[in-house]
Amino acid sequence: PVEVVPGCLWWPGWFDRPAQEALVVALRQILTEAPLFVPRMPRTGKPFSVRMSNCGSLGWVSDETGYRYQPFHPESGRPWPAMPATLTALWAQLAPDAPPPEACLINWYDPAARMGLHQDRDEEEFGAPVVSVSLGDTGVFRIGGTARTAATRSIRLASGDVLMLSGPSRLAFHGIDRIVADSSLLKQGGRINLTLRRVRPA
Ligand code: MD3
Ligand code: FE
Repeated sequence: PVEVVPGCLWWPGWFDRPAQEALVVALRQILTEAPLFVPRMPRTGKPFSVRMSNCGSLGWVSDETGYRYQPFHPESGRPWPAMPATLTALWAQLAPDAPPPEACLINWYDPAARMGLHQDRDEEEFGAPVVSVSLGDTGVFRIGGTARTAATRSIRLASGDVLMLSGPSRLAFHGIDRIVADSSLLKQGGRINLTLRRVRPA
């Protein structure tokens, strides 16, 4: 792998095209059971440009009352669908010493969507890594340090790429500056990012 910043490992092309297609088939089924929702900023209620859903025992949600992990869909109240075996196997291979992932956040980017620079701090366990899988159009990903003002590096996350964040990068500021429409994986275009997470200490 390529070390982008300390603790941030990048495997370009981890999943080949047939494996990417199989993941999209599994995700389409998950999204029929747990449809994409529009998260909203705490307090202001401003909508995110990214739509989201989750699979696994816990899912990340955001609304006027705050950010949190919960075991059910915010609109249907139904439990999240199970995580595909491909993803639990990826986690077991990359993080054999970590307890199993509880949450898989599904981020869906339309061509104009972006995600501002932020830290992921809603988990109660920062010792475990976060593992991310990118599918569809390329995302211009930026990551810096644990201070918002630290220098940043940018990489292009393409379909099939895997990224693992651990150690010093786990609390690094990061975001998606823009989407590059360059992939034929999703017929209507767009980008999917999956993040596997351990939320609670084992
Ligand atoms: C660095 N997602 O869901 S994935 C997020 O492409 C998120 O959708 C982006 O940031 C996306 O919170 C980036 C790569 C990633 C995921 C989690 C991280 C980078 C990270 C957690 C800590 C530090
Ligand atoms: Fe994040």
